[in-house]
Amino acid sequence: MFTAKLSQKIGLILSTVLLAIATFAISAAPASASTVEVKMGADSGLLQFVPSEVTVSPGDTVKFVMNKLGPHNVVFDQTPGGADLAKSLSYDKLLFAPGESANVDIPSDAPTGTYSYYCTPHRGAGMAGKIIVQ
Ligand SMILES: [Cu+2]
Repeated sequence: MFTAKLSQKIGLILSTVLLAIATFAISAAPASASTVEVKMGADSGLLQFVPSEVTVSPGDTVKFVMNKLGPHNVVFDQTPGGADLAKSLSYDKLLFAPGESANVDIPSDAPTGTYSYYCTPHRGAGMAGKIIVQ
């Protein structure tokens, strides 16, 4: 009898402790922002962003990496946040050297929708892409 009651009590304490740990673990883990990479210039030698469309969440970062056939840049022409957001996200300096990169940080309060961008020197060649924020 005594041992049964004792083990019941221990069991209760253990489950309480486990619940507390689990609760802490869940609340301590922030909604982790991730980074998605987009190559500027395809490996195959085409003037493209690869992939040309990525889907991210507010707070994420899109890292544009100079790959081939530069110079390239990233200029947003349309965002659900209008021209001001387009301008603040754009990286209009040209990247020349392979491996150079430009981070586009999607604000944590960014409106969802489609953000379209292009590369200034190669806009005429169709070098453009989209970021879907959802
Ligand atoms: Cu380009």
